[in-house]
Amino acid sequence: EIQTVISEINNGVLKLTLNRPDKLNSFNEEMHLSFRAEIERAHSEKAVRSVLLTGSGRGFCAGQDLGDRDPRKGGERSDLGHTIETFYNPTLRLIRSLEKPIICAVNGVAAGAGANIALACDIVLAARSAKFIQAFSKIGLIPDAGGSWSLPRILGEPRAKALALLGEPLTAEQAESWGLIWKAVDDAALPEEATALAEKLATGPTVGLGLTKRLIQAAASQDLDTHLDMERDCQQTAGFTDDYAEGVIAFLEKRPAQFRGE
Ligand code: T3D
Repeated sequence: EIQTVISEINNGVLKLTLNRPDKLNSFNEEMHLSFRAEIERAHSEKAVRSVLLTGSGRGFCAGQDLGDRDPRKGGERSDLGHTIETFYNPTLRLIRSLEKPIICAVNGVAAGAGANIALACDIVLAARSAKFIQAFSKIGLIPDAGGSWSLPRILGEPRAKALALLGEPLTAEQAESWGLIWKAVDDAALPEEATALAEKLATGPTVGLGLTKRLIQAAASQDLDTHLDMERDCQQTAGFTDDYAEGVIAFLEKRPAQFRGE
């Protein structure tokens, strides 16, 4: 039986590899359930201090497996509202609410929900040969997995609309220059760079990093006064962590801090 998501923990990093390479790692039900279970594990396991998401083979993820949506196979038409509610939305919420950094290494094409799952991660590195495709319009759908929310926020309406309405590929370098991702890197360097980044974050002050993520995500939807109150509360929490005490002591002792994630 093949594992649709390969999962391993090394040096505090939960590495998740989407693994249906023959189908460009598109999501069938089994992969949906495994992926969600792994992100839940990232929430609950203390040993996990960062997550690294990537794909096996030449693609990152081509979104929903359309073989499972073949209208010629008969029966009722699929209720996509139901599948979104059951599979994509819970996963998106789990990625955004994870109070640990999640890095995405986009090793090849990221299409449909595959593109938007990548873009929901905190830091996105992409192989220079990778492409991002809002493929939905090609089959009559709307950008899901949070895409119709994140694209206009990140890119503004003009670029978001052109990408979504046309469904044309965006290169990794263009994605970087538009600020849609953190960095395009040489294909051969991607695994090593992404792992190094995930491992570095896994040795960080996990509580503070998680609160930082929470604050930055909240910024777009609240006013400054509300946000300043939230910063106060988060700083209060961070200030009570052992990692903050260690950070200050290490600074004063002129040595690198040894954070334990609590
Ligand atoms: O249904 C719901 O629950 C609602 C939620 C929807 C979310 C969505 O993601 S909708 C969007 C679904 N995705 C797409 O529309 C993308 C479909 N794929 C493509 O357009 C192309 O494959 C790519 C542009 C991504 C890559 O093109 P290329 O030329 O590099 O590769 P290819 O030859 O098209 O694909 C390689 C194989 O993967 C091929 O199989 P074969 O012919 O070798 O047996 C192809 O059929 C398969 N594959 C790629 N994407 C999918 C797929 N099989 C099933 N579903 C896919 N999405």
